[in-house]
Amino acid sequence: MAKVGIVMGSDSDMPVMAKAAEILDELGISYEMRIISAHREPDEFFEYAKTAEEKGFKVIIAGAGMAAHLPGMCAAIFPMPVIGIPMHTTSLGGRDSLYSIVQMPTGIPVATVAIGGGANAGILAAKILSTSDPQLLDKLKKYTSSLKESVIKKDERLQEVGYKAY
Ligand code: RP5
Repeated sequence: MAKVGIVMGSDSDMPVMAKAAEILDELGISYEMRIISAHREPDEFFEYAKTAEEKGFKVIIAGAGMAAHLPGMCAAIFPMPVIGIPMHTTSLGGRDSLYSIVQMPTGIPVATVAIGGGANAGILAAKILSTSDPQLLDKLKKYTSSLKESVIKKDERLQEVGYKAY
């Protein structure tokens, strides 16, 4: 059974949502990925959200743009954590998506990552799952160490070749 539901409002969201999936792949976390529009197919959306718990999801990552109601409506129905990813938009730069997702009423939170923050959504989902999975926690610690190592290597190269040749 998939532990994470990844859902997006349109296939135009895929480049961002793929970053969440890549992180889950890297950490060996099972997920189901769907394109479901809360606005264009409300009945399909409600079926998805209402059956998410019985499908075994522990977290849902929901991404949407513009009047982005998908994450908030997932949170209204699904009882476990929902992570929202606001999509960048050409008209309002993604502020429309961000405000739609982050400004939830008391009692129905959506953990909102940055505009286009697909990778962080994947990492946050993994961190939530790691609270009851010591092996996953270990993988996350290694992942964090690898970030540190990559910065150290970049600085070593800068010291070696100087900024002009970097
Ligand atoms: C939202 O509308 C989707 O999440 C997408 O970000 C945005 C635009 O959708 P398309 O017109 O590209 O299908 O529902």
